[in-house]
Amino acid sequence: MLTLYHSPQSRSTRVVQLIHEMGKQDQVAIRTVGIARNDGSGAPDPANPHPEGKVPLLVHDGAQVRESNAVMLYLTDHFADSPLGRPVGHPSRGAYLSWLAWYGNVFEPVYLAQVGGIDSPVLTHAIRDVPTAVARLSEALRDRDYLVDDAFSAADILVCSTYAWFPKAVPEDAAIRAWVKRCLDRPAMTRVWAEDMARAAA
Ligand SMILES: N[C@@H](CCC(=O)N[C@@H](CS)C(=O)NCC(=O)O)C(=O)O
Repeated sequence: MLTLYHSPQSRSTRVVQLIHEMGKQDQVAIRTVGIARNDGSGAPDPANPHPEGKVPLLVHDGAQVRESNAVMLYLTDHFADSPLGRPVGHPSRGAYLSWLAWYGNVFEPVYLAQVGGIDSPVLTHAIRDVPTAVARLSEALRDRDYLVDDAFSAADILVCSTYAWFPKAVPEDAAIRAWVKRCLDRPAMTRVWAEDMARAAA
């Protein structure tokens, strides 16, 4: 039994998108919970077993998986018949893991540092900065439509989610702009986004 703890319009939305892209809605129960939001609204939900009250949280037969990239990797490994992941032994497994980890270790942190106005040589040395991350993305997308193998994967959903939330942050880069559009125009992505907006408004 797989259960995803989800809060509308949050980092768990991208996991719901992945589940829809994989066509596994009937195999993952989605439990909607409240969270404490940045704007001061909401509160940790006692129904959410995440140790920090966050989402996403995936629970599989009682075992917890937290952090978006780990949750997405877990799901694509679990549903290995889905083309959204790259299973162990696949020639692009390394590239797939690298993009998932890069998102959590570099991409989101450099944007958070920028938005938070944090400018420290220690941080820059460890994770670089937004222009460096954008250059990496642009280079990766220069001659391919998606991040791994030129075929849509969970890595695209995860990395692109930053730009889904903050369209104004999409860089003036033709390859990145075309990729963002390609990712966000997908029927499952638009459907889940619309459902989530409705859930949040309810
Ligand atoms: N690094 C975590 C971040 C999870 C996270 O911060 N989720 C937010 C929702 S966007 C949350 O649950 N916040 C509630 C809180 O901070 O208490 C991931 O990617 O899964």
